[in-house]
Amino acid sequence: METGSDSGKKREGGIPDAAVKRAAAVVPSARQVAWNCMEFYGFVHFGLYTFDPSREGKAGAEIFNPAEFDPYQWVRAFKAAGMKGLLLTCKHHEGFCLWPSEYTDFSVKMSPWRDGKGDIVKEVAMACHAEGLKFGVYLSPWDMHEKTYGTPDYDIYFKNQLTELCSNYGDLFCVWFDGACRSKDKLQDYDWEGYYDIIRRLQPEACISICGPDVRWIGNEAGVSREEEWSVVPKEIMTTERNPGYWRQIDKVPNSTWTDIGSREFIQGYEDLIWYPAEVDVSIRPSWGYMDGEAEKLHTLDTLIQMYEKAVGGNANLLLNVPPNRNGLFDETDVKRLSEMGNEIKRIFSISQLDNASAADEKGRDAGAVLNKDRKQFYEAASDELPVIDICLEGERDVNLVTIKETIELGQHIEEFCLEVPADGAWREVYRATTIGYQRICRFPGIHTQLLRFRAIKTRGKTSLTEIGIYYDDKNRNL
Ligand code: FUL
Repeated sequence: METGSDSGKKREGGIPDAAVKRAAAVVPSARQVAWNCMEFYGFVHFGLYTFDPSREGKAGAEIFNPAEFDPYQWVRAFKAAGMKGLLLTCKHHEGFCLWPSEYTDFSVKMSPWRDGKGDIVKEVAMACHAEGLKFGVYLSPWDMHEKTYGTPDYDIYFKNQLTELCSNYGDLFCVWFDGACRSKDKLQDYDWEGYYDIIRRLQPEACISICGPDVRWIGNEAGVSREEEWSVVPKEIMTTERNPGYWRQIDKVPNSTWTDIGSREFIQGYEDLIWYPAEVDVSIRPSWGYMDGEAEKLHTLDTLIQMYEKAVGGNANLLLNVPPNRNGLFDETDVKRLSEMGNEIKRIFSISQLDNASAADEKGRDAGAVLNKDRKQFYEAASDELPVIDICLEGERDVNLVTIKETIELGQHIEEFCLEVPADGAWREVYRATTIGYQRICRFPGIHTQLLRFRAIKTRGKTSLTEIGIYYDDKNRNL
C-alpha cells in the first residue's frame, strides 16, 4: 500500500482541509509497520578506522586484525538491552569492506585477520540469526577509496556490492544508505532507483533507510526527538536527503533537520505526502567508531533512558550505536551499560495496572480492544468525531505512566489529546500532548484513580487506537 504520485510539487495557495484529508489517507507499507514494531535496535560501526585512531585514512588493510572478534558478544549485549536487531557498517565512507567482495581488494581478504579468509558480515549475520536478532546492512554510498567514485562506473561497482550483501547473508530488516558526504569536489550522480530495485527484488521485506523511501533520519545525531513527530510528510523530504549537495541549501530546501515537517500548517503547501517515519540514530559514546579514552564518556543510564522514552515514546525508532574495540569486542563498560538499560526498561514497564480493566467510549461502545497488545484488535471511532475512551481499573490504582498507540496501519490522525481523571464531579487533566503515531509514552506526577479518560482534542479525520497501557513506575523517574 504505497502512496504518493511523482510530481513532488509545492502547492500554491493549497486549501488546508484538502491537505489534511490527503495526509489522513496516507498509510504505511507492511514493511514499514514491521520496522516500527521493532522499536529499538543497535548500530555497529566497525572498520579500518577502528584500528587507525589518527583517522587519516592512509592505513591499508594490513592494520585490520580483531584478534578476539566475537559477534556473539555483541549480539548478547544488544539482546540484554532489549534490542530487536543489529545494523552493521559493512562498508563505511573509507571504502573498506568487511566482507570479501569480488569487486575490490580493499577488504578483509587483504587483511591479516584469519589470513584473509574471514568474513565479518557472514559471522555477524549468523550470530544474529542464531540468537533471534534481525540483521541489517549499512553500505556507504560515499566512498573515499574507490577510484571510480564520481563516475558512472561507480554505480556498477555499488550495485554489485549491494547485490552481494542482499544475496549472501540471509534476510535483512534494513539497508541503510547514509546521506553524509563531506567531499566538496567529487559528487556522485547516484542511481537511487536502480539501487532500490535490487533491494526490492532480493530483499522485499527490508526497509531502505535514510537515502531511501522507507525510513527517515530524525535530523540530528544527538538522540534528540521532536515533541510533535509526524510519519506523514512531504515527499520532498525524501528526495532532498539523497541529494549530496543539499547541505548547502539546508535553510531553503525542506529536509529532515527542520523542526516542523508534518504539522497541518506545514503540509498544506505540498501536493505529495508520503509515509516516512523517523529513526533516531545516536552513539553510546562521543564517536561512531571506537576511539581510545571514550569509555569514560559513555552516555549515562539516565540519558539513555530519556532518549529511549522520547524516541520510542515519540513516534520514532531508536538506533543506538556501540563501537567494538580493536580486539573485536565491545568494551565491558558498554556491555554493562547496555544491560543496565535493558533492565531499567523492563523495570519501568513491570507494573501494569490493567488486570481485569475494562474500556468503553463515551457512547458506551466497548473499547476493550485497546487493552491487549494484539495489533489486529483495535478501537476505531465511528466517524470523524473526537473519541473519548474511559478505562476502568479493577480498583483504585497508582498510575504515573501511560502508553498509547495509534493503529498506524490505518494512518496517523491524532494532532492533540489529553488524559483526565475524575475530580469533584468533573474531569481533571493530568497530561496533554500532540502526536501519537506508533506510540506516545506519557509520564505525569502519580495519581490514585480507578478511572482514566483518553480524550482526543484535535484529529485528522477518523482515528483508531490499538493499545493503551497503564503503568506505575515505582521509582517515578522524572525524565
Ligand atoms: C554519518 C556518518 O558520517 C557517520 O560516520 C556515521 O556513520 C553516522 C551514522 O552517519 O552521517
